[in-house]
Amino acid sequence: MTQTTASSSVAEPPLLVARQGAMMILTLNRPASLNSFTAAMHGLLLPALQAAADDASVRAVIITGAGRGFCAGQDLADPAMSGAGGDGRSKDAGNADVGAVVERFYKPLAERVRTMPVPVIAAVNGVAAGAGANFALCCDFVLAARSASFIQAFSKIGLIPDCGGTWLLPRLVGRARAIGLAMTGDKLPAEEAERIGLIWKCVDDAQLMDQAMTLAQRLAAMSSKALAETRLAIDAALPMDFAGALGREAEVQGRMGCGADFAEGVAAFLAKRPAVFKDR
Ligand code: T3D
Repeated sequence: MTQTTASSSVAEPPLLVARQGAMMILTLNRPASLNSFTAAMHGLLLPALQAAADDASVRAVIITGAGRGFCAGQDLADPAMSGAGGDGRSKDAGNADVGAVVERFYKPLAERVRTMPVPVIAAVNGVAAGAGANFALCCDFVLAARSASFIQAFSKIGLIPDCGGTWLLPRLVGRARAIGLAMTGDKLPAEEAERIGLIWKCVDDAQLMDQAMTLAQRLAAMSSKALAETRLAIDAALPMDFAGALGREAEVQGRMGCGADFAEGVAAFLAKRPAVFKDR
């Protein structure tokens, strides 16, 4: 058996996990290939998000990328991904089980992000392409560096948008732009992404992490339960008629009104002091 020394060949983990107060910061860490997703990265990312969901002391999550990219989507060279079980079926031969890859990795990832009990911020530091772009768009807030861009790269390799793209894009920017972005695969600069409502904000590159942390800190001090239920209510209302949405609001508000956070929020307001929310 060959032993490798720590100094010569210890591989960098494809995901870095850090804690700062109530915030968890996840950094996609394969900068040489623009943090494209490998099976190994997926193997760390979903459990890290699950750990954040399970840990009541985490009240906001930031996801960013190492180096000059955010995430270039699926690593198209990762042999472990050519069949979901790493069975070696070749993409070149046109027989890769891409559906199984999506089922195994991208579906649970998108679902996990969209149902987190705390807000998730994508701090998009560079190009976000393919599933990397849609992974960012799954997050509650997308803050992008001015030099960043978004690319629905799928059509260029003969695929359709995944990781939630077909659902997210028309809801964020309308059908015409969704079709345009998805069919052309054109690069959308961050400023333009903000202008058309695809993302929350575009900020100067040097300000990205400071602004993401400030936003995360602010959200962490709010009622996590109210924020998670707000996300759910807005998503649920999208396919409803007005009466349906009003009905659901009344039902959810009924539950929220019985919660400790509502009692604390009102008590703090009346006492003219900052609220201390604990529910999650
Ligand atoms: O099984 C399945 O496939 C199902 C899942 C599908 C989900 C998807 O995400 S499909 C979409 C996959 N992503 C792409 O098609 C994007 C491919 N990348 C690009 O088009 C370009 O790299 C970018 C437009 C994102 C950035 O361009 P640029 O010029 O800034 O950088 P670059 O030189 O192309 O890339 C830098 C390096 O990263 C380069 O490696 P090298 O030559 O320096 O050794 C490049 O090969 C590598 N890289 C970039 N994207 C990927 C990648 N390597 C593997 N997979 C990638 N997706």
